[in-house]
Amino acid sequence: MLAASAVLVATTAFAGLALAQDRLGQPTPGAIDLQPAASVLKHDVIWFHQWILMPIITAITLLVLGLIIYIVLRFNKKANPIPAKFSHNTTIEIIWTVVPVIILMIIAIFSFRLLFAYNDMPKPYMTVKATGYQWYWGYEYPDQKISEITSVVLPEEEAKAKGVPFRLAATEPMVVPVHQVVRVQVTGADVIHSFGLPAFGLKTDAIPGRLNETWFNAEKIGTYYGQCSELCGVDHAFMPIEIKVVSQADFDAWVKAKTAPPAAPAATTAAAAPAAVTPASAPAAPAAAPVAAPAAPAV
Ligand SMILES: [Cu+2]
Repeated sequence: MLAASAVLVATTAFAGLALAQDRLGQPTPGAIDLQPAASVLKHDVIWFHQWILMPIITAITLLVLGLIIYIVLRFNKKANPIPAKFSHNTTIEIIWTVVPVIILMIIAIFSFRLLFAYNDMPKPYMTVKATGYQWYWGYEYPDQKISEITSVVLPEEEAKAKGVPFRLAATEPMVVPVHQVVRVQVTGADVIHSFGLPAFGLKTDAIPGRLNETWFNAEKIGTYYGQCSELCGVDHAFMPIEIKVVSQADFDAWVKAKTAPPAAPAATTAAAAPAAVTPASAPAAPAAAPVAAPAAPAV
C-alpha cells in the first residue's frame, strides 16, 4: 500500500512537472520529461510512459531499494553473526522468474498496441518524402508536384535576429496543413539519418535504398522542431527538422507560390527562344521585344 501510494505520488509529480508551462514543439530549458503532444499518437506515447512505464520503474526501484536496506540492516555481521548455510530456495526462484515475465507481458501488451497504432495509418491527405543528406534534409511533395526543397540549418545570426532556436530552425520548413493526416516517407541519400520530431512522436530511420513510412496529424497551427536522430557524421547536430503547421488556406497559398514558375528565368527563356527564330518570321519580333526589354537591365 505504501509502495502503491509512493508510485502514485511520484507519477503525479512527474506529470505535474511536465505540464508546467512546457513549450509546444520545442524543448523547454530546465524541463524534464517528454515534450507536450501535438499529434494523436504522441498522446498515447505520453500515456504509455506516464501510466505504464513510470509506475513500473518506480515500483521496481523502490522494491529493490527496500530489499537492499533490509538486507544491510538485518543481515550484517552484528545483527546476524551466524549466517544460514542453504544456497537454493525453489519458491523464491520461481517467483523471481515468473514475476518479471508477467511485468514484461504487461509492458508488451501496451507497447505492441502503440506500435500497431503507428502502423495503422489513416488515409493520408498528402505525402511528403523526406530525404536525409549529409547534412541537411530534402522535402518533396509528390501530390502537390513540388520537387525537392532543400532545408538546411538556419545560421546562428539569422536565428538570433528572428528569435528562433538555433540548430532547430531551418531555412525552409516542411509546410503542412493542420488537422490532416500527413504521410512522411523517409529515406537516406548517403548514410543513415533519422527523422525525429518529439511533439508528433516521430522517429523513423532514413536508410539509403529503403523507404520507411510514418505519419502524423497535427492538432495545432504552429512551428515544431525536431532533429536528425541518428549519428550521421560531423554535422549531425546541424541538420534540424522544422515542420510548420498552417491553416488549409495558408497551405494552399504556399503550394501555389511553390509551384508557380519563377518569374525571372521564364522571361529570359521566353526572350531567348523567339530571338533565335525571329530572323525568319517578322511578326514574332515585336512580340518578343517587350519581354526582352525588362530582362535586359537585369543582365
Ligand atoms: Cu543525419
